[in-house]
Amino acid sequence: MTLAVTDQTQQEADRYVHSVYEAVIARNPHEKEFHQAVKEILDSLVPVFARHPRFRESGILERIVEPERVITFRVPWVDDQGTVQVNRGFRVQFNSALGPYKGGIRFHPSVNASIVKFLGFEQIFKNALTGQPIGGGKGGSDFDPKGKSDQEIMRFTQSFMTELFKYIGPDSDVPAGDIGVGAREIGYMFGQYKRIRSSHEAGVLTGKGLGYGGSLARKEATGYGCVYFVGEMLKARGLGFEGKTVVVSGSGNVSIYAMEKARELGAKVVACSDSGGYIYDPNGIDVEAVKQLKEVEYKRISEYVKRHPGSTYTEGCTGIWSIPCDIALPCATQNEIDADAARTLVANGVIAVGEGANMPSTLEAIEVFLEGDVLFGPAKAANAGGVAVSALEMAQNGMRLSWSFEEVDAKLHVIMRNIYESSMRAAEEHGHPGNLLVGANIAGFLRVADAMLVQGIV
Ligand code: NDP
Ligand code: 2IT
Repeated sequence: MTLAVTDQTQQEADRYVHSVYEAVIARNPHEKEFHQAVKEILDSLVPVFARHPRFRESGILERIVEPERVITFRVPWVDDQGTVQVNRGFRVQFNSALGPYKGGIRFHPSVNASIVKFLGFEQIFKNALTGQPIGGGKGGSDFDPKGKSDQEIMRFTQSFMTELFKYIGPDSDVPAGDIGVGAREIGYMFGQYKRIRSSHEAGVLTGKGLGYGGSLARKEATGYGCVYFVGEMLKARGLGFEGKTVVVSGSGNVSIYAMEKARELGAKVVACSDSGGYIYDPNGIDVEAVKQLKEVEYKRISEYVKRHPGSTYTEGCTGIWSIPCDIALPCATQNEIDADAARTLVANGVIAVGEGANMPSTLEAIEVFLEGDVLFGPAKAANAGGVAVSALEMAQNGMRLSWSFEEVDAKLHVIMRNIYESSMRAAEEHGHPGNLLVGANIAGFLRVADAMLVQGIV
């Protein structure tokens, strides 16, 4: 059902939402990624504020854009040469209306307050969309894992947790992985937390190894979930992955398992990348070889072409979007698709874009996709499978049992379908039929806002 609103109410809502956005910019100057994430969501919420004055009366918007807590800390460690190094650690505990703060930890030199706040803000709505009882948070450090020895990674990660442990716990804040943080780093973090706390609290971190409380299918969940979500978008147009050409950026956790599932469903994945450049393999990317390179050997993607005659390597990341494809899955990092890249994809006939990474398309690129009638799966819906299975990992830890791969994968599939359907429904009800960006933002927001409304002004 679409609720009617007058033009005047709509304009008033627009002015109000815009004034909150202006206040965010004034209060958080120079944080351009955070501004971008806030703008994307707030623009979608105008129809909500035009219809539901109660949210405005209780200051939901003013409260939701302000993190409940931002923690910044020093992370000193000693490198292999005996030199003292100092990095900066962050944890943003953004919103706990739905459950304990939940969200990954990123180790990358670009990490700063703006990056963790954009990620934490997105996480609130993504986690709400999963239907699981988890609030939104994010953390990380400007530590660069590239070129570091395993011992250095361990010493840094232990030092990071020696401070972070004060602020987390199975019922308060539950970190996981993100860029630069995979099974190895989660293992070191868990070991240090356990040592300091003298307590085996499995539910304090997710993405753990299978031997000590990890969930089957967590490693695969973000990539598989993204493909399931795009599958729902395609199905609505009577299409599927079978026979489609797919380009997937990145070659990390999300990318690898998106490629694996797309291939399993009959698509041909012809390209992937890392921060150095991209590979093109007209025979279809050998995903097992990428796993070996990235998960086992920690090598560059350029090595792939030495082992695969007929494939090519090109320096630089953005060129990957000039490869003609039916489906594009950006799975590397924020703002990796700008308006030019989006225009190239559209000109080459792309049918669907599924955002495996967080905020991989600029606001201008999203405009290009929507105007070009491309099926667009926004990040907070399309990549929610990872955190959804993290919540399932927490549930299994709480019950001290483990579900089979098939059980978790089936639950993931249902969750992704529900996210698709609830986003489509919210878009339709608020006057933007078929727009999954607006729909996901509204559906996620309404779940959090309803919970905030009944919990008082906190
Ligand atoms: P990984 O560290 O496993 O892989 C990241 C990949 O992206 C690598 O190939 C990396 O290349 C590339 N990359 C990273 N930074 C840049 C950059 N600045 N420019 C170009 N390429 C870059 O991370 P994940 O796969 O876990 O994360 C990928 C994206 O998915 C991120 O946006 C993350 O926030 C998001 N995400 C992750 C989830 C998860 O469960 N892990 C869940 C939901 C979203 P290189 O190795 O050269 O740095
Ligand atoms: O961006 C994300 O959703 C993640 N990095 C996963 C978070 C989690 O807690 O599993």
